[in-house]
Order: sequence, then structure tokens, then C-alpha cells
Amino acid sequence: MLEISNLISEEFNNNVGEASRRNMSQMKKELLLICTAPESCRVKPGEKPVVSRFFRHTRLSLLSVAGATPSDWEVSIVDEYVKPIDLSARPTCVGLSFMTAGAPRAYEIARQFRSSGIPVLAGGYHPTFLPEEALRHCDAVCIGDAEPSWPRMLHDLEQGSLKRIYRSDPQASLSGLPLPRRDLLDPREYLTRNSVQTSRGCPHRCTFCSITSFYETNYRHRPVDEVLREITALSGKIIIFIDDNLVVDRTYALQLFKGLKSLNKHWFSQAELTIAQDPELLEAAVESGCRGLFVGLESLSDENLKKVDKRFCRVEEYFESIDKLHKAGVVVEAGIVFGFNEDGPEVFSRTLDFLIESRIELAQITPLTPFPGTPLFNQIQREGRLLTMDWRYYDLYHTVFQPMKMSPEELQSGTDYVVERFYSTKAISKRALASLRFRGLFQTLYPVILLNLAAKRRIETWEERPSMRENGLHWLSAATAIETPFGDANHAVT
Ligand code: B12
Ligand code: SF4
Repeated sequence: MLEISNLISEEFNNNVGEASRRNMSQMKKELLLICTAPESCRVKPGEKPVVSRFFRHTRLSLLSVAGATPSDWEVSIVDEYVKPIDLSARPTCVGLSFMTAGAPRAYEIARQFRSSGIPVLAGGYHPTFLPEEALRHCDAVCIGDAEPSWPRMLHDLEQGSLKRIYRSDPQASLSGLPLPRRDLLDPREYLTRNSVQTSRGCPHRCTFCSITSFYETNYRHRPVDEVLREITALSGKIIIFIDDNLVVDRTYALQLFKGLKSLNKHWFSQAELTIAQDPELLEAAVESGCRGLFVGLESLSDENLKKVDKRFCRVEEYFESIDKLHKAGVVVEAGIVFGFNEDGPEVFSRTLDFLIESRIELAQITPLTPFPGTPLFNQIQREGRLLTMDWRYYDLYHTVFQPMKMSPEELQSGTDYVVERFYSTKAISKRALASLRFRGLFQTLYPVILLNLAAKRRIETWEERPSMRENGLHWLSAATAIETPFGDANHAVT
């Protein structure tokens, strides 16, 4: 087994190194950046994308890597949600970005390019958490942010002295970050390319969340004036702040909202529900253009929330807080998770009733998923409750662990039941009518009607989810947790 300390100092000195040195001597240096998509979301050659354009805003990951790439490289980006990869391409180097669910696909792509002697460098959530696993398939891994390490990785590659691991300082300043290369994506493929990031990390420590582990509990901002300058230069009315919790630093958020007001944008983001109990902050957000928020409610049980260290949420305030957001004109998308330790089979209908009664417009309803790298993963693995480490199933559409108070089958079918009922034609019509009455057509059409229909269409393609049953992985008994060619999550870095 490889130790990380050895990997860091190990020089890249094999056939691929030779090939890359040869390539480097050519005049044109081509970098192909690939964002992998899980099987159920990947566009097939000659077909339309599976995920509706209304749901497609751009992830900043590779746009940021491209922004940090020295100008003598010619960069292109393939996003597998919208464009199939040309595996016969012969770039000088490939950069792969992947989350856990995309890891097996990333390794398949890496194998193809490396077999032609093209070096493959990896970064993003999954390689950061499981660098040793990623290094079994790729030539080098960037742990954490790209900006401090990426130029050095390319430089070392050119010199034929690529190391195996590059670890970025998790406290590096976010001041003066290179701008994301939005120009590299086709605007027709996305609802908007205006994804913007103001901060990295979150000071809370919810045990199921990858963010805290990825940023090693650091929380950093970009200077407000840099964010505002970036937004000023963007065309189009809509902005998506991809921050994980836009309002967690109240002072910063108020400054940002004050500056945003004159830019006349409509924006969507993620925030903790406590914003609803802070009239000044909520008013400033709405006046600055806030039209919709994703709020992680997770569970209707305080006991569950306590056990996963999400203590700042109070279930008794949920209904009233959502009502306050609605009255302020904000569309609410709720994050709902089933399978926490206190959840038994009765949890599903109780939660569905709450979602309908509170008139929440959209909901991401998923089985609890212990992502490698998180404290939750380590705990469930220690308790022998992981059912599979085939990362394809870590896509929030599959049950991958043995819950405490129900069977995995009950968790899966209960979650599917709530999703299907929440997005039934009847439920969508009711929500749309209620919204039309108090918001009018303009504010209802996109965030309520179109997004609900897009979600419904997504559910209708569920049979395209990779089948655990066909792969013999369908909820084996907890005692027989299995390892796959991809997974060796004992080495999660936290
Ligand atoms: C936007 C987003 C999406 C979009 C992506 C749109 C698209 N076209 O790809 C959508 C909605 C489709 C999506 C889907 C999913 N997502 Co998502 N998503 C995000 C979100 C909110 C922002 C991503 C982003 O732009 N970040 C900003 C950039 C700058 O940061 P970054 O991605 O970390 O990139 C930096 C470094 O990681 C590094 N880096 C990244 N890639 C590379 C590559 C190289 C070569 C190098 C050197 C460095 C490098 O450098 C970058 C710049 O510093 C993140 C949360 C977050 N804060 O990142 C969740 C997040 C990444 N998603 C997550 C999840 C769980 C999912 C889904 C499984 C959920 C689902 N079922 O819908 C799917 C999986 C899809 C997949 N491909 O595997 C989890 C990942 C957990 C994990 N361990 O895998 C996150 C962390 C959310 C969370 N709080 O848990 N997602
Ligand atoms: S508040 Fe949200 S972003 Fe912050 S740690 Fe908890 S789940 Fe993650």
C-alpha cells in the first residue's frame, strides 16, 4: 500500500513521463479538461442531454482550473452532461474533475488516454478525499484548490518532473483569484454560465457534508469588490451563487447584498434557514435580487439533526420560516434526507405531508449518503453498515448503507415514493396555482412551473439509473459490505 508521504516525494518517472516530455517539446500545448457525469446523466452520442437545460448551470471547477492555466496552453473543456468525449483526441495533457459518483467513469477515461501515453492529472472532491485510489488510475492528484498548485503541476509536467501529489494550502487567500473561463463553454447548452462563488467552506460541521472535510473546516471569502466587479462584467439577468451557505457570515453577506442592489440581477443560492428569522438580512437579500434559496432542512427530527451536528436548525421553526421566505417573495427548494438514525418507515408520509402543507416549491429528496472523506462515512464504515463502495451508486439516487430503523429496501422505496408523490402532476399543479395567486406569472413560470416539470421529467428517466440489482449489489446484508475495483475507502483523508 502506498503511503501519501512517499507519494508526495515520488518523481513521475515512467513511460508516461517520457511521452509527456516528448509532447512538451512540440510547439502547441493542448490541455483537455473533462468534467465527468454519472451514467444516468451522461449525454449519449447523437442524443439530447438527459438533464434538462433548465437545471444546467455551470460548475465552476474546471472553469477555475482553466483560469489558473498559464496562457501558453490551449484549453478546451468537455462537460459530459452535454457533450460526449472524443476519446480519439490526442491532447498534450488531460485534466479530470470528479465527485464521488463520477469516479468510476473518470478512471475509465483516464485508462483510455493513458494507454496512448497522455498524462492524466486529477482534482476535485473525490481525488482530494481518496488520493491513493485516484493515483491508481491517474498520474498526479491535486488535493484541494487548483489555484495554488495547478501552474506548478503543469510546469513540472513540462520539465518531466511531475510529482504524484500536490497539496494546496487550505488557508490560501482568495483575493485576486483568476477569473473562471466561462468563454470555454457553449452558452446555448446552459440556462446560464453565470455561476459565481463568493466563499469556500462553511464554519458549521454537519457530519454528512463534504464541504467541511474538503476545506478542512476553513472558511474563506473573496473580497466583496472583486465579486461585484466579476458580476458587473457578466451579461444576463440571472446569477447563481454556488456557495454552500451564502449567509453564514452575516456581515459579509450584508456588504455583498448592499453592493449587488444596484446591479439589478436576480439571484439564486444556498443558505441556512436561519436567514428567515433575521428580518434585516432577509430584506437586504431580497432587495439585492434574491429570488430563490436552497435550504438544507434535512430532517423533521431535532434528534437526527443533533446527531449529525446540525444543531443550529430548529424543526419547530421550519414551517414559520418557510412562510416568511414565501412572504418575502423567495422560492424555496428544500434539501430533505431520509435514513438518519431516528428515521423509521413512518418518516416518509409525515415528511411528504409537511412538504405539501408548507408549499415548498422544489425539493431535493434523497437517501442519506455517506460520502468518503466525511465523518459520517467513517462512522458508518466503522459500524459495518456500508453496503457497497462502488462509487457509481453514491449519486443520491441509491441506498448505499444499512439504516438503523428500517431496511435498505424500505429506505429506497420510501424515498422514491416521496419523490414521485411530490412531483406528481396533481402536486405540481397545486403548487403552481398557489404561486400564481401570490407571485404572478412572471415569478412563477421559471422557478416553479418549469423547474418542477424538469424535475418530473428527470424522475421519468429513473429506469436509467445504474441498477444495483443487475450488478448483484442490491442491498446485501450489512455484514457483507463489499469492496470494488474502485473503492478502498479505508484511506479516507479526514
Ligand atoms: C454546482 C454543483 C453541481 C452541479 C454541477 C453542474 C455541472 N455542470 O457539472 C450539479 C447540480 C449537476 C451537481 C451534481 C451533483 N453533485 Co454537486 N455540487 C455543485 C456545487 C454546489 C458547486 C460546484 C462548484 O462549482 N464549486 C466551485 C469550484 C471552484 O470548486 P470545486 O469544484 O471544489 O473546484 C476546485 C477544486 O476542487 C479543484 N479542482 C476541481 N476539479 C479539478 C480538476 C483538476 C485537474 C485540478 C487540478 C483541480 C480541480 O480546483 C477547483 C478550483 O479551486 C458543489 C459544492 C461546492 N462548494 O463545490 C456541489 C458538490 C460538489 N456536489 C455534490 C454532489 C453530491 C452532487 C451529486 C451526486 C448530487 C446529485 N445527485 O445531483 C451530483 C453528482 C454529479 C457528478 N458529476 O458526479 C457534493 C460532492 C460530494 C462528493 N464527495 O462527491 C458537493 C460537494 C455538494 C455537497 N455539499 O455535498 N453538482
Ligand atoms: S451548514 Fe450546509 S454547507 Fe455548512 S456544513 Fe452544514 S450541510 Fe455543509
